[in-house]
Amino acid sequence: MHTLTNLRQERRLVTAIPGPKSIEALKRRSAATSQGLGMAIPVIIERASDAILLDIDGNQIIDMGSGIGVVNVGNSASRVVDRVIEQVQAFTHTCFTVAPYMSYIEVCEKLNALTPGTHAKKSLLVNSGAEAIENAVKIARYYTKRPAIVVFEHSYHGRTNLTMALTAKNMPYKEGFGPFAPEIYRVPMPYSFHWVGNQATITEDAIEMVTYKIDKEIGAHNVAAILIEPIQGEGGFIVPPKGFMPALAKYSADNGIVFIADEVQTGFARTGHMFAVEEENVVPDIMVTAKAIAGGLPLAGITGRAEIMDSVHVAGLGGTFGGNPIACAAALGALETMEAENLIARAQHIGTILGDSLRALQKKYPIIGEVRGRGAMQAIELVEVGTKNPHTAAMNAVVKYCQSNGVLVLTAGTYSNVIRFLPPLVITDELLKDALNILDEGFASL
Ligand code: PLZ
Repeated sequence: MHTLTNLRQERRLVTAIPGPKSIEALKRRSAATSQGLGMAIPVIIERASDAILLDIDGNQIIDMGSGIGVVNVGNSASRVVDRVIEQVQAFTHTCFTVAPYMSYIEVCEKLNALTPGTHAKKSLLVNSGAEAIENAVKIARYYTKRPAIVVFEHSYHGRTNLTMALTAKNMPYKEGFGPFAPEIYRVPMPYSFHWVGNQATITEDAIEMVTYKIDKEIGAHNVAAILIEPIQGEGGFIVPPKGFMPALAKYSADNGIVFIADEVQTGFARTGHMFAVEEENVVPDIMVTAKAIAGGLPLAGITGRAEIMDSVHVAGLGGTFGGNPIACAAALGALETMEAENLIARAQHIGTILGDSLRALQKKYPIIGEVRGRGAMQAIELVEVGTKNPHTAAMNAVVKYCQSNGVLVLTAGTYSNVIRFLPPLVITDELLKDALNILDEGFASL
């Protein structure tokens, strides 16, 4: 049914970036859209397929960001497109809480089956990662009848009022947008690259600090939930040291606290597991998913223990568009693609190429202070040589070089000095290596 011819998976530059048509169109962007919106690459996109973006000047750009970890199955993946076309012709909307339909139920069945843990689970669908986090917090508070939410340094959970409060970094996410929601408590994150204490005991020391703060400053009996990203995304792909996540999960269970994993960026095969918590066999009480769930359509999920998810009174949860039928059809297509194309194994394969190449670059360019991440979610942190001082200017220069040469890479990090790589999991080895060569040239050009 899907009749569009796919773009050839190759980088091709026919103008400078941005080209003349994009420059003209971007004037209209400035005139019509709020300047509060950022822009990673100054081009206007006309089409995309798999890991290639085509701009209106005819340039083909390698996508190393997946629209921030969304198109894991590739842009306009055929199974997503086919199911969306079929659904949009059948019906566009009823509102699940007005008149239900099967695709919403099927997506929830899949989430309940795919997320870790053999206990009974139930799910709820909403529109965005932030809305899903809001709902997870609502449900955890309802279930526990406790107010406090514990979050971590360097965390990112969204841009709504509650999720801004949960997010760590002030600029650009929170500056001027307060006052923020109360009863949010931030605790230390074991960010090993910047940890001032003993690396050998980082897990034990961090757990000690976190549980001290909870026990002495909040009172564990006041805590509804501990909320954490299994690998911090916007914070700079910070991977917690081994043992940290399991210890947090255990502390939560021991204290009647709902343990919530924010898998919005790490989810759906990205890290070489279906979900990143699987690395250490952690079973969260609630898992929040979004981004890659529906191959590019807006959808997010909250999946949790049945007794927690069912504690809320009837009609206490909902929303007009949550679990829209077109987004649910796309999700079924995306989940089918992950399985059919074995994208978990693909993410591991990409991880080997990425990790090896980035570590080789680190040897060549000591400005790369650390390479970290897992699977197809890896990053490099740039520092002034011989120190751990952030080198934001170098990050900007390398990113600009990559863009000018047709490779879209994204940045991250509390210190604005991290380049992150989140390619679609269907990217070919050739395209990935081409992108990494351009990155190498970018460092050479500094
Ligand atoms: N939790 C872990 O990564 C979204 C933010 C982009 P929404 N990250 C990309 C930007 O600059 O706004 C994210 C995340 C984690 C929650 C969210 C929020 O998801 O779908 O953007 O609301």
